[in-house]
Amino acid sequence: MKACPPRALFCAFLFVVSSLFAGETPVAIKTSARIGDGIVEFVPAGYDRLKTPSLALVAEPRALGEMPNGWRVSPMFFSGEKNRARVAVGADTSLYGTGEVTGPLLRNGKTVELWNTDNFNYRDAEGLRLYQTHPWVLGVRADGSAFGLLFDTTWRGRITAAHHMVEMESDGPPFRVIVIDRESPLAVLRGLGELTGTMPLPPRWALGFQQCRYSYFPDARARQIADEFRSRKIPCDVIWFDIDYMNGFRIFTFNSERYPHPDETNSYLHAHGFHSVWMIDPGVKAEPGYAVYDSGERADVFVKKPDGSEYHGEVWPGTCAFPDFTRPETRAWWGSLYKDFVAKGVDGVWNDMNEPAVFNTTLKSMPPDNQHRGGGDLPPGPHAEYHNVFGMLMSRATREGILAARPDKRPFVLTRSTYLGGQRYAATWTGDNAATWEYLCASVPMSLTLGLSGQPFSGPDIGGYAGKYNDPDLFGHWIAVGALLPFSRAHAETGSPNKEPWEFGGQIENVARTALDRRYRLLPYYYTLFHESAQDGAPVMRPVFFADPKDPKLRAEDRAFLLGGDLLVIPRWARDVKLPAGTWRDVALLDGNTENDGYQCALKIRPGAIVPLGKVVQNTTEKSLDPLTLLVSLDATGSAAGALYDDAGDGFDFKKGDYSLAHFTAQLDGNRVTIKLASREGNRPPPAGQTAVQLVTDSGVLNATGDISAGITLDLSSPHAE
Ligand code: MIG
Repeated sequence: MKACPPRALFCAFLFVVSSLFAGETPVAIKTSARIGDGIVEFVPAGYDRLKTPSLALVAEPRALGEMPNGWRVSPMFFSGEKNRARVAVGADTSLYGTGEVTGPLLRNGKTVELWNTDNFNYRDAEGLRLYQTHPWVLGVRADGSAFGLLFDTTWRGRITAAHHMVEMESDGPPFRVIVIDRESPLAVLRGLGELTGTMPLPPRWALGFQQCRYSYFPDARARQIADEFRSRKIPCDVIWFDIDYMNGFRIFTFNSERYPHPDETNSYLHAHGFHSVWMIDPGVKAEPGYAVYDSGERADVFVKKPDGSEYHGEVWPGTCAFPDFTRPETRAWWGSLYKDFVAKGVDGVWNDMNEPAVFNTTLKSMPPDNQHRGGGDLPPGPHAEYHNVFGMLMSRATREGILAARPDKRPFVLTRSTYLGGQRYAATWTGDNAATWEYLCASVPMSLTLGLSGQPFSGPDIGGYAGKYNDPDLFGHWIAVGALLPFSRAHAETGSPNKEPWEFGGQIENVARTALDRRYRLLPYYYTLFHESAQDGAPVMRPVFFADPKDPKLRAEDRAFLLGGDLLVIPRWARDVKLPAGTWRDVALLDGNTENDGYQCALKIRPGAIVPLGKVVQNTTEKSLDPLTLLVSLDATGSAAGALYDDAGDGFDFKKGDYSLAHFTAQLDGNRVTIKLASREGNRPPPAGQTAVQLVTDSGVLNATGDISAGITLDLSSPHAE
């Protein structure tokens, strides 16, 4: 307590007094230890790892030493009817995180409920609980330094980000709190990456645009959709298959009329430069004679009721049993089901309904007293303990199964439900939104907040999932922003009007093409950002305040956003956005005037940045770095820097050195700017041949081409600015 500032003492006093009124007793801290660089673990008396297993952390923390002197952020623990941890925070601290939430980016004054819920249109509980749980808060102080609070419990709970404190209230046993305190929000997120792991580098095709709809059947319809993209020259990489491909919603089966030859459907897509993603839900139809159910019975994989009998609940296929993903044996069994499935040419898997959603219960999920058997690191426990990690463990088993079946390819899994650390196994989308302006605007802070909670790979259903009316203007604005989000997929519910980009008339079709051309032009930059995130947990999409965490004006900005550190995106509908200081120059990515269509987001480049661009391609199997373009904007000192990561786009050879990480610099000297390859890593040669440079200046864009390894020089005094 040596360096404890008076305000913290005062808050501690208030907590103790208020807890007395609430019938709580303060709980002593049993141990506190430094477990990483700027990371301290606080363990309350009464904490039992076997009752509060950690699923967020990649490894059990190891004490490296004592809590550092002058440590500023410490929880106080209380017990009573509930277990609580409270952390005093300064009044000028901005709070973020808590995962998948509706509402603003800035979370001060907000509460979330940690109980994964199939929440159509976010209507239940006023949207306070959605499909995922992230017991994690990021705090940013006035001086731009930051801290993170990881409440290491899977049990149902609530997090309140109040004005002077953060409180985690748990319905479960005592839990530990891990605090990261570092110099910046980005450094704290890297700490979160150290604790909870990072997203594995996805296959490059998963960064392309993806087209989905609940009701793409029969197979001819899927082929027709794919053909439309190609003939209309609208870039697209993935066609998605929702539950209607299955035989009576039985997972791992194919409807013999709608999809008699799924392997041929996949081959067709592959031949046209597409990949395919197919849905798998957790509910297994409880029907003797159905191979998946029979083998599950034999292997004894299903969740049990308290009396030891198999739990059954109603979902799409009718009465279903649910795999107990806490068991290593169940995960191995589940994984093995993917062998034949991916052998049909399935490229990626979409895990839906894994809160788990159950139709015929008041809680819309399985009863909290159902029993999970655990195994390995996980103790047996009731569903109440494991509910919030059901989706995460399912997506883990899915990823592991696909990887075992196809060890030379990077798995791609999309999951609806997950938990803090779930980025290790799957990307995510924000569930069942609706085709209204409100949901479009909400989609930006939602993905930003997921990024601040460890999950870099997310996005909404572009165009809105629910809604019977097709507003062309809304779709135009939605695709303009959605094309720039980390996960970019259009989706719509069955029974809604068709929502493919060409269904809204010629003008909006052009808007969609332009938006997607921009995404594909940016692919080398996205891939570099995804690589960075896979390395250290940095979010791909970042709040504007990351550009200057000391600037209080930027703290609540959640309409504009950053891609990595170097590009600022301002949706066309966002008025009076708060922008970072310095000359962030406007950039155009495409020739001519196509981007001035009244829909595309404004794009600005950071002063001092070099952003790598490719050429517009129709899908990621085409070569986009031919040529490589470097978009350059000098800072006030006349310099700039940037990087380009590239590899085979799939497989794991990059781990053995088969990649190229090129660092570029630009330097002004007199009237001349020289852009060069400053350094390189990896066994793959950096992009060779002619590189195009576009130097963005206050008076226009200067263009040059040349051999980047020899250096490319532009003369600012010559009058070729455009
Ligand atoms: O109860 O598979 O959020 O994306 O299209 C609905 C059908 C089940 C919910 C998902 C949605 C998907 C739909 N699913």
